[in-house]
Amino acid sequence: MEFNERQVFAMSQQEAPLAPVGLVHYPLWIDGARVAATTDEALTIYNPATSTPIATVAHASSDDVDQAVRAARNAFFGAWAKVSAPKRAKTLAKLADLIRNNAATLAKLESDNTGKPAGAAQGEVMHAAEVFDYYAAFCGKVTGDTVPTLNQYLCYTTWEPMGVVAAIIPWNFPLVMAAWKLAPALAAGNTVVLKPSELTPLTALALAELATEAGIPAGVLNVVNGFGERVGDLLTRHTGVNKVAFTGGTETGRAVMRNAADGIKRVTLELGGKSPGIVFDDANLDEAVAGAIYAIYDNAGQACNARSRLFVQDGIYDAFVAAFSERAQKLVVGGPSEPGSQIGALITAEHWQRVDGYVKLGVAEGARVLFGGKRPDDLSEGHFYLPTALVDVNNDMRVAQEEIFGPVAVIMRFKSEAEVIDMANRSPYGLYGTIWTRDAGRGHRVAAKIQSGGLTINTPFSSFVGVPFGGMKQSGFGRELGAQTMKQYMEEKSVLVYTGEKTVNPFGV
Ligand code: TXE
Repeated sequence: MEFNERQVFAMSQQEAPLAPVGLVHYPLWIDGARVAATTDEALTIYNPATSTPIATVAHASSDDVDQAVRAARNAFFGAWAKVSAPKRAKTLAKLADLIRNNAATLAKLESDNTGKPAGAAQGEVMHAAEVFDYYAAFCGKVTGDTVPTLNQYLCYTTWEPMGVVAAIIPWNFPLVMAAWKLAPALAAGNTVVLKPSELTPLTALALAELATEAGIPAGVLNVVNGFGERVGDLLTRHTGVNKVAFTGGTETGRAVMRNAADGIKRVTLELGGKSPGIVFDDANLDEAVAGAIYAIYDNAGQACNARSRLFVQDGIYDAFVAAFSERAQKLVVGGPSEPGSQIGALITAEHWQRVDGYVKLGVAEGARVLFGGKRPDDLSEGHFYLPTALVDVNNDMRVAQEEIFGPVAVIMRFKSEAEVIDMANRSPYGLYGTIWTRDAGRGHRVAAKIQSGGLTINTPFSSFVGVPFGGMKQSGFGRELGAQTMKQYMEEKSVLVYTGEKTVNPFGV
């Protein structure tokens, strides 16, 4: 299937008479079909690079959420349970192919909806396809054990899907986050109700249509749009949901955990971060500068694993800061259509204000803006913010401790290995970290002592299919992208079979 905006538009005009004229309207996706919401409410979706509305989506009501969960439950016990594991694998691999075949359309939807550069969106679409391929290979491959511990008993374990998964995802990498959750959840045999961010629902809806084309039965994947406080809240409380897989802010993660507690739902949380980038004196300066720039400014800093706290050792500090400043200011900031754009827009005007507020707070706390700290002079539209660095920062300042989630690096100086380990670990978060050194022993030694779910040494890249990704401390728990991720969507069952000849009659009655 090829998406064609005109087709969707024609369909939507019939289904959503209240949608503002000229805007594409997207309904919900429930039980394998486009479904109008039971309310007339619609959310307007904007292009952050131009601040203009580009679409509307139906806002799910409590009844709609109910209907989606019911559809997912029916499919879990019905159509999806009947699909053999090899067939499930083929279906997910087909979905990966369809994602690739529709890459241009998906990437355009994604960059229009997030304001990110076209090339970045294209790369993310290909990564999403790869994630489906990777987990397709796990269908039917999660096997149990036989446990030879008891005489006269055959004991074995099996792994079963959990049931209905509520996948709640954020706006920074919409399609990728959907793939990280859907692929293992579906490969394990679960069904899903996906709630995209209210800001970026477009690729999730497109993905649901492609899933149907790939042969995934009706009800296996449902998409409900809406605000987190309403639709997300309903999903995390819903008695028909067995597991909540969440990516978002740490504060929201707490609310999700509290809601899930009532039903003892399984929960995995991928939350915020304030990850360190540590540059030792012996680092390759050129590589460390290039890598550190990418690690903080990619996706305009709106990444949970952004290495936003840079710790630079005394001996290399001046040279590093000079080169970092010179080279970061060469980054091309601009909208998806801007040729060569590397840094896109921030997601909303409110978020722009939040990021700018942090920079002002840093200055009030005693930091100095080394570069950036404002909107680019040549971009009057859209929510663009220049790559920014703050120096004269100490590790206790709020800008060094709180997640800014924008293109803002804070740079601090350190003397010794022990000191920087302590500084890096003084954070409520523990998601990622990067170490720049040519001393292999030091690299591994420091990696072992940093309290985070992942570390990279001499590379900014941190998310690869097959490599577990997730946090320690208040960055959450659970791992995505890895082989073990499958088990986070499954339950282990033990079966004990008595094989003895003598009757088992412990009461002797
Ligand atoms: O995220 P939210 P927001 C961090 C980042 C950012 C801050 C706030 O620091 O500035 O969080 O961003 C849904 N029950 N991250 O407000 O609210 C919501 O609709 C259930 C880091 O946009 O956490 C969306 O689908 N769900 C992060 C999803 O949660 C609820 C990525 C994430 O939104 C809900 C995003 C509720 N009560 C932000 N309230 C990362 N780890 O990459 C909201 N939601």
